[in-house]
Amino acid sequence: MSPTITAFAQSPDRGRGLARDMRVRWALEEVGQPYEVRLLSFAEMKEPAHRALHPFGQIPTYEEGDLALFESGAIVFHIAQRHAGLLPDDPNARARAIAWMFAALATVEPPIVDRTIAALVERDRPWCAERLPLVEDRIRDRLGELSSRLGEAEWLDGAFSAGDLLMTHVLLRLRGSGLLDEYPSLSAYVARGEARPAYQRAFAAQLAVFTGDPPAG
Ligand code: GTB
Repeated sequence: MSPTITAFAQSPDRGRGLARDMRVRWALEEVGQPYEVRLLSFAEMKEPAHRALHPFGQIPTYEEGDLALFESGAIVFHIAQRHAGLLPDDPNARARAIAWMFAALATVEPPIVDRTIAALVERDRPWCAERLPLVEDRIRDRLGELSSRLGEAEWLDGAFSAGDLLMTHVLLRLRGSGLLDEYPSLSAYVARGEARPAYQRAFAAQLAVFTGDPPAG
C-alpha cells in the first residue's frame, strides 16, 4: 500500500517547492516509493481530523498502514530507514549522515526560517531594519562554516544521503535572498541536488498542484 502524505492545496510559494512536503516527496522519489497526496486548505489543517495526525495543525504528514507521522525530518528519516538509497549501510557512515540530517534541521534551518519571518511577517515593525541584518549575519556564519566543511566535495559525507536532501531543501529557501550566491560552492551544491531526477519529479508533482496540470510522464 502506498503511503499518503499531506500538502498545501494552495501553497503560498506558488509551486516553488519550498513547503516541507517537497522534502518528503523528494525522499519518496529517491527510493522509488509511489505515494498519494491529500491536499489540505489552511482551514482543514486546523480541523480535529488533521490535528489527530499533526498536533500543530501543519503539513506534511505521512500515513502508511497504521503508522501516522508528522515532522518532515522524522518522515524523511523513516523513509530512509525503510528503503535503501538514502542512508549508508556502514554504521558509522550512517550515523554521520543522520548527524547531517539533524544539522540541516537544528543548526542551519532555524536562522533561515527566522529570516523569512523577519523579512515577511515582521517587515512593518519599527525594529525590522535593525533585526534583519543581524539575522542575515547569523545565516552567513552558518553558510561559511558549511561551505568550509563541504570544500570541493560533491556531498557532505561521501555519497548523497538524506542529510544532503534535507540540507539542500533547507538552503533552497535562501534562493532570491542573494545570500546563497555569496557562497559559490553551496550554490553549486544546491544545484546538484536540484539536478537529481528524483528532485525533478518531486518538484514537478508539487508544481502541478499549483498549475493544475498533471506532471508529465
Ligand atoms: N517542523 C515542521 C516540519 O518540519 O514538518 C514544520 C512544519 C511546517 O512549518 N509546516 C508549514 C505549515 O503547515 C508548511 S512548510 N504551515 C501552515 C501553518 O502552520 O498553519 C513551511 C513553509 C510554508 C510556506 C513556504 N513558502 O511559501 O515559501 C515555505 C515553507
